[in-house]
Amino acid sequence: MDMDHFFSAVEEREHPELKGKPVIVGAAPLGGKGRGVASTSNYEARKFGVRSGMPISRAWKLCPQGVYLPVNYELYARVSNEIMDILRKYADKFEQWGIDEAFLDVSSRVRDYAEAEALAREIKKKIYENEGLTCSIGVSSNKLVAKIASEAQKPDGLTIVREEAVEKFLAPLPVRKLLGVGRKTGQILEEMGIKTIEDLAHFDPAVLAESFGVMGTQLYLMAHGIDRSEVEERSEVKSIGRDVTFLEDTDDFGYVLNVLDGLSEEVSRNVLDQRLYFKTVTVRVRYENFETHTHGKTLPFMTDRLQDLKKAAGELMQSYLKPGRKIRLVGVRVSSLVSGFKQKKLL
Ligand code: TTP
Ligand code: MG
Repeated sequence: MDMDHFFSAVEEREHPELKGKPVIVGAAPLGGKGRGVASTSNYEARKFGVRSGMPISRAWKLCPQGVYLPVNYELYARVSNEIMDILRKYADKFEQWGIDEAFLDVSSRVRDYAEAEALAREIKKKIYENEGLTCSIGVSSNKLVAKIASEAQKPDGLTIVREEAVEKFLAPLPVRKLLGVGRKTGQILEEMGIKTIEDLAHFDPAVLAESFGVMGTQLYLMAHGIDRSEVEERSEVKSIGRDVTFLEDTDDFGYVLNVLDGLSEEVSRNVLDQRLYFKTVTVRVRYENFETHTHGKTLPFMTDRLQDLKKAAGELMQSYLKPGRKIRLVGVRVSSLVSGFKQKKLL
């Protein structure tokens, strides 16, 4: 489940007079001179080319007639919590993913895809009735495909991808739809003549492994819609974390550390987005036999810096990198969080 244009949708709900107008939530535009970025925008503004993460000065050039609003994190976090409470009740296992997305494992609640579709409709209806907001849902047999399906028919979408239809569904999509394919990997793949997921699925996996190491094999498996990561409950509430299950267990520790750095970057973006500071860093590792360890440390200072996070996570991970012990999953988490806003108000 992924909420539609979340921040701006909440603003529209709070200010009905905005309906139908292009709305951009982010840094102040200051008549085109503003610094900072657009956090998101509604679909009317997207018609002008405005995108999340774009410099606000550029958004202003594309859409000077838009309504520009500052980011009200406290409000969106409150709405997000209400939505997550609704969703949790529908799932055997539940995993929040960022502020406006969640994975629901409903294996024991439905017998087939028809029942899964009915359940998804019920969830969309419930969120709309309780919150006045629309969301998009993807239904499939694993997290990778469900997430891509949730984006396929936004806004207010519902996309069902049955197991036998997975490869056909993925085939025409650009490779960057796959988790972990950023701009850099996307560019290298394009130079190899790989644009769509179908191109990737038909590529020689040996050549991919040669060019990308373990990640090449991951890419190949993902292109075939294979993902074996589990929907995982997050018990800690006051923390932000990310983890990844490798498609093949690995003892390529350089690769593991690279992935860990990537996860730290994602966590850091989340921390900065929410104007938070953290003091505790925890890493998690699961070996091929499912033995799972977590190891944390508390820094002597509050920080929001990516380099502090990467350094602590890398150090904590060292003791788990043992020759001959293949790793299935790694994760990083920050906790002991405080809000930069609140601290300022208190002073
Ligand atoms: P997304 O779900 O990526 O985007 P969205 O909900 O605005 O739009 P869509 O309908 O395509 O799902 O992100 C959720 C919220 O996170 C978004 O409303 C604002 C915030 N966000 C940022 O602050 N910066 C970013 O770069 C992105 C991508 C999102
Ligand atoms: Mg969204």
